Amino acid sequence: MKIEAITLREIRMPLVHFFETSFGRTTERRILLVTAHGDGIEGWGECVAGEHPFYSPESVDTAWYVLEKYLAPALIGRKLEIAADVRRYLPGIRGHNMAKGALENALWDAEAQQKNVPLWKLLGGSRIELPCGVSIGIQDSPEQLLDKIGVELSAGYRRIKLKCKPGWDVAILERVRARWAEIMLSVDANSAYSLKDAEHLKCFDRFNLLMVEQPLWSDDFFFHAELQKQLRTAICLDECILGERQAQAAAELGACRIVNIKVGRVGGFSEAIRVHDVCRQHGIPVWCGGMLESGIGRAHNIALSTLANFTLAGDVSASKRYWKEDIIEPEVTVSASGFIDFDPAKTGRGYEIKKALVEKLTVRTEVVR
Ligand code: SMG
Ligand code: MG
Repeated sequence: MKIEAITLREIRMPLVHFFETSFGRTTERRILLVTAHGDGIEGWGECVAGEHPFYSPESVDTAWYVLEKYLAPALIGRKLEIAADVRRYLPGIRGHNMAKGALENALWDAEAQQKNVPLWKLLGGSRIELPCGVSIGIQDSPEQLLDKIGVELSAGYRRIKLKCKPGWDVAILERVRARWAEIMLSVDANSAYSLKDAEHLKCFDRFNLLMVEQPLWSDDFFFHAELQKQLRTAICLDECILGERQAQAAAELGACRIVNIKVGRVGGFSEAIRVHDVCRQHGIPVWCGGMLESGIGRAHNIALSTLANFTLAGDVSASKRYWKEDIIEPEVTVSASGFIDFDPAKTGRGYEIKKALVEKLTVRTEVVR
């Protein structure tokens, strides 16, 4: 594809229900979308950076800046044989993986359309039965949380993940397990604890959890390895796995037994595939994380989840959990038995973009050419 122009666009989408983690509450998403134009094709990518630099150092505004000033200009006029070549042309910018990922994924999206193949096949996927989990944020009360879990279980979700933090953990898990002793359950701390909390974290072992996600610092492997030795519950790393090298380090240190892959956090599909592969070599199962994406990011997460080592249910849940109306057609839906309704025969990302709706939601646009 010869890249003629790259459009950056920010859309605003209110969430149907607030989403709260140990670092704060989100009620409305600001989402940066990237469109790569060339050869009469439009490839779309979604930047998963948040509104604030809380989950990671990136935010919508830092990603916009890096894309507009550095990444997009470096690609204009370039001819790429395959999307995976993009890194060759990007200037040597440290970090900013989510900005890089949005751009690279737009090119994969374009490549799948151009080759008329499904994106999941282009990525090397093989699994088409995609078990679906759901992430439930911190609520205003334990009762509200129990109600929400009930709703999601009736919807069919196969794994419930609860956000936790000091003060919203053991007592909550007691209530949940008293009601549902057998469900597949995990927790995600988003780095809310330190190694001083090791004794407290050991209490989590009572609840037969599938995993505890990123209990300690967002950049740490060493202390997670210390903690993993003390816990029966598997640690899953999220925030600190920024690429293949970190995944390998975590595996070799014994810092985790499970890895959450988010394509934006690792800087795009090529690196996500490498993380997947290195985890597989170390016998570490992976699953696809979520970043409150709109349909574009969601479609890309589905495609990624078809890779062989994505054996655990991901956080890629139905559009309607987040949005009154998603920006893709059809919306992402989940079957009553908790699998993503996914049509493996569709080419490209497999979901059309509702352009008129995207236009309506847009608050700023910049075309780099
Ligand atoms: O997209 O369903 C989703 C959200 C899943 O819990 C989720 N993501 O650390 O894994 C994680 C969090 C990060 C969200 S930050 C708002
Ligand atoms: Mg997480």
